[in-house]
Amino acid sequence: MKTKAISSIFVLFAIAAGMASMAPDAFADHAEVAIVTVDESGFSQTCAEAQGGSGCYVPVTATVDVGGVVTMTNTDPTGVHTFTSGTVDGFAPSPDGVFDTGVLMSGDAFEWVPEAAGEQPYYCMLHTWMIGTIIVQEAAAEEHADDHAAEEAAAAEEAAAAEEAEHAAMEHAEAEDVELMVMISDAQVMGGTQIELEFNVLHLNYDLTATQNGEVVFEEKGLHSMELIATHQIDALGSDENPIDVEVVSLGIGAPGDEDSWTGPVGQVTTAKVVPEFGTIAMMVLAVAIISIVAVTAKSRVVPRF
Ligand SMILES: [Cu+2]
Repeated sequence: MKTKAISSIFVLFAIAAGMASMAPDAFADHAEVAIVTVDESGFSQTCAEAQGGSGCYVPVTATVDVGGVVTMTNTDPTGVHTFTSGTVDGFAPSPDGVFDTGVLMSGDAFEWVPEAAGEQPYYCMLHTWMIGTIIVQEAAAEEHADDHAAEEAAAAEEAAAAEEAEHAAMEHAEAEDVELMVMISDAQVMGGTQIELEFNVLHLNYDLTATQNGEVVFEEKGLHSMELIATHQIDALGSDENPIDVEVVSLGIGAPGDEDSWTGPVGQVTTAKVVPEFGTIAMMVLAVAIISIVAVTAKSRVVPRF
């Protein structure tokens, strides 16, 4: 635990130092800000302020000038995250379309140049307990004292804004109508396969079926997950020739047994092929593939498969 905390501080320092060395002297204090993700924030909610933590993004409240650059980096070596502008009400995310990093693999970064002053909330669409705020303030007057520097800054800003707009155009269309996402990952445990499901909502009711060679090797109906993560042990091992096909069918969101009050998409299916050679890294790629397919097809309610 201690070593983890220290290593994240080092990462922070490294990023801060890197940013500082790039900043022209004429820039005011908040021309640039770097926000990172807390280690293992996707697996545990202990970082969340609501749970008494100090926030799952660092800093959890960041300040930047209008026209400044916010660099959002997923520094969590254990998972994928997003920085998605908007709010989360209970379990229901409401993206506001101002920015969306899309799914960031560990080490990936995204830049956002705010155009208007105000408070901009954001969250992780994969882990809705991860929330943060960016305070955008009018640029300090001293920034404009040096004309040359201001010109340079304006040019850099324009380039960054153009790049950002390009990103935004690509990512918003995909991410907006997402209501339910299920990530499937797997590990070889005790001669079998452990399937981990990661949801973006709490209290999902679902059916889980796994087949191998056309034979059902695992089938449980009416499962309920109180948490965002559920694990299931399957008594079979996948291989290249005989992969295990895992299928998750949503029955609705709500308390178990109280089906009349369940909400959310029903029948939305996420599937994954499990072969044991998939290590942790391949598993993440798999997860990203699932997310992007779900995101793209969410509007038309097409069943995502691959
Ligand atoms: Cu996350």
